[in-house]
Amino acid sequence: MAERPFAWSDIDQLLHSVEPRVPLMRMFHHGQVPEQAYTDDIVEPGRTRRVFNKAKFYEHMGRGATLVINWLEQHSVAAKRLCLEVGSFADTRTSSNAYLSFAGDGTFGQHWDTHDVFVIQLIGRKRWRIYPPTFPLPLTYQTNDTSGHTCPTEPALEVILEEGDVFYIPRGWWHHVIPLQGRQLPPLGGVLLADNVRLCRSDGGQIVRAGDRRPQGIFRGRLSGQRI
Ligand SMILES: O=C(O)CCC(=O)C(=O)O
Repeated sequence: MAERPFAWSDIDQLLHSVEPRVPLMRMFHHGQVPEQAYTDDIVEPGRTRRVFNKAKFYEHMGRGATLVINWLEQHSVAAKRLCLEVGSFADTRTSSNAYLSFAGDGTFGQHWDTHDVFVIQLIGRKRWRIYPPTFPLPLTYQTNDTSGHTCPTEPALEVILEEGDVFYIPRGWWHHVIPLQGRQLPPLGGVLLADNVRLCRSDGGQIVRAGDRRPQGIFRGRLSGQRI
C-alpha cells in the first residue's frame, strides 16, 4: 500500500466533529455500554450538544471497550473512497463500519454476519479466527443468536491482519476478532459490508474477481492503494 488510506488525524477529526450518538457510534464491552457512561451533554448557546467525556472514554477503552462507528463513509472521504474501490471491484453496494480498540478480548464474541464482509486493517493489527459456517449463506433475519447453533471448536483459519490487508469473509462464516497491542498505535479495523459479492480469490497477494458465482470462501489480499 503506497500510503495509509486512513490516518489517526482522520479519527481525531471525526471524533471531534461528529456527535457520539447511537446508532452512529456505539461502545461495546461485553455488551453495549450506555452512552451516558462515556459522553456528556453540554449546553451551548441555542442548543445542547453531545461530546465525549475524555476521561471516561479513555477509561472504558483502556479496560478493553471498542468504539464502533457505523456508516463511516458518510463522515469520511477516505472511507467513501475505500467503499467505492471495494464496491467497484466486487460489483456491489457497500457501506462501512470502523472498530477502534486499545486492548481487550474483542468487540463481539464468536458470531457470524448476514452480509459479506471485506475487512480492511487500517491501523495497527488484529487477530481474526475464522470458523466454518454451521448455517451456510444465512439471510438477514437468520442471525447466530437466534439460531441455537454453536461455533465449531476448531478454527478453519487464524490470521493476523496488518495495516493495508484486505480480508474477505462470506456471510455465515463464524469469526472472533482480537485487537493486538505492541505497536505505537492502537488498532483500527474497517469493515465494509457488501451485498451479493461474486466469487473472489487471492492470486499471488493480489485480489482478483473471477466469474459470476457465489463466493466460495475466505481470502486475504492487499489494498491496491489506487485512488478512485
Ligand atoms: O474488528 C472488530 O473488533 C470486530 C469486527 C467484527 O466482528 C465484525 O465486523 O463482524
